[in-house]
Amino acid sequence: MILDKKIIDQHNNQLKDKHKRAFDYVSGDIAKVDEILDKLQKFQIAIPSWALGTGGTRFGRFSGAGEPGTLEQKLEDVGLLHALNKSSGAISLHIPWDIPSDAEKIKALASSLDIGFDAVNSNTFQDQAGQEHSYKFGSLHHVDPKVRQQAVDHNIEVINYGKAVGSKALTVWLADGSSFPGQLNFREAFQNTLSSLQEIYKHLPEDWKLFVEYKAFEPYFYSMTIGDWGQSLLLANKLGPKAYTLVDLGHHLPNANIEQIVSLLLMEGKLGGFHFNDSKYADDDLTAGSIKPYQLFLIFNELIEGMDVKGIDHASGLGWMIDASHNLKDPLVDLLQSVEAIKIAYAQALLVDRKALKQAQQANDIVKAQEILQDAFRTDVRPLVAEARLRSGAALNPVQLFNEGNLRSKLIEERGVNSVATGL
Ligand code: LRH
Ligand code: MN
Ligand code: MN
Repeated sequence: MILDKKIIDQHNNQLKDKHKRAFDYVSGDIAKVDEILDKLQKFQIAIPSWALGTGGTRFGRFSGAGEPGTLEQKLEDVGLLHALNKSSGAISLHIPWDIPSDAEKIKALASSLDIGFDAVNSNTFQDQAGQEHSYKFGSLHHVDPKVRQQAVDHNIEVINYGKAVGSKALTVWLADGSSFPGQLNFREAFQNTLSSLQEIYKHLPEDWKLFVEYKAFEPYFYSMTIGDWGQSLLLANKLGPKAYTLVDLGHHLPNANIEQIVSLLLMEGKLGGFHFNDSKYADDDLTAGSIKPYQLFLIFNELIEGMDVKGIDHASGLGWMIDASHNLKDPLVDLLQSVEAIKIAYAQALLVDRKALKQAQQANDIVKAQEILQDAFRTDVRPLVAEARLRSGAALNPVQLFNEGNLRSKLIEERGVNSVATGL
């Protein structure tokens, strides 16, 4: 580990007086501040293995240096993030990019870094070397049963890799769709997808979940076979109690009311989890909270409202994950910023005066309702999130410490300039 606990302590020592002033100022007006801090400390957000390297667009990719070239190095990167913020305690593997060939060794390394394994992801959107059938025209929805079977078998293989490392969920995101009217019979494509997923579901261990991720468009531009939450929920309902809908914030048509989708999925007990990111136009995969922080806050507001007294923590069973692509910034710094933004939105939503909001809603007092929400949203909760980190033994300012501690240079020293991560 390139980051010593002593360096974190030194960093915290330098910032502690300024932090204390800010924390005392904001916490003075908050009832039950310890309860909020406890929730913030418990809240963990998984890191996808494919976001640790530089992403690209279809026009090009500008690699960073010192990227993790092996699964072990990917785990080390997540371990580094977790040491910095104590909120990134899990990694999500994507097969075949991250095959754990020696699962016991990988598990031991993960536990030495205090990280677990979140959902495993299958990949039927790319053809792999030596693969018998092509996914050019889809996978689980394909017109040819042999292609469907190959994709089903891959998902079963992914479950097995997940079992070996201790994952408890499989996320299926399909690139299946069509780009031209007439290319597909929608109903047959849907039925094929359902029966393929039913096959996969049969192989799901008792204590596992199946997350069905939807996406409105791309890579196909006329229809996607699991294109929205309605299609995903339909599949999840037909599959059974272990199947859930997964919401990726970037996978909607512009201006979709994602917080409303979240509230209804939660009501139906079918919200499986999140892929957090942000976007201006489409599936931009930008840093969470960088474009629409109010939307992120409103989503957390619905989550807290729906889960009510239960409160949100990992034990509630939702899968929280980032799914972003880092084309310009250092991926590790970008991930620290995303985790921070998510925790800020969560902290703000915890401040909403729910009783007063309910009363305002009952009285059709729109002005009051807006005041209540925006009062919480406009509170500077950064000292609360920092205090939660401090109490967990992490850094008061992870991004600052990453930069001042020259952590990327240390990684480059270890791995070289040309090490490239597998992923998108
Ligand atoms: C698709 C997607 C999906 C993941 C990832 C690799 O847009 O966001 O959630 O599998 O790309
Ligand atoms: Mn996603
Ligand atoms: Mn996406």
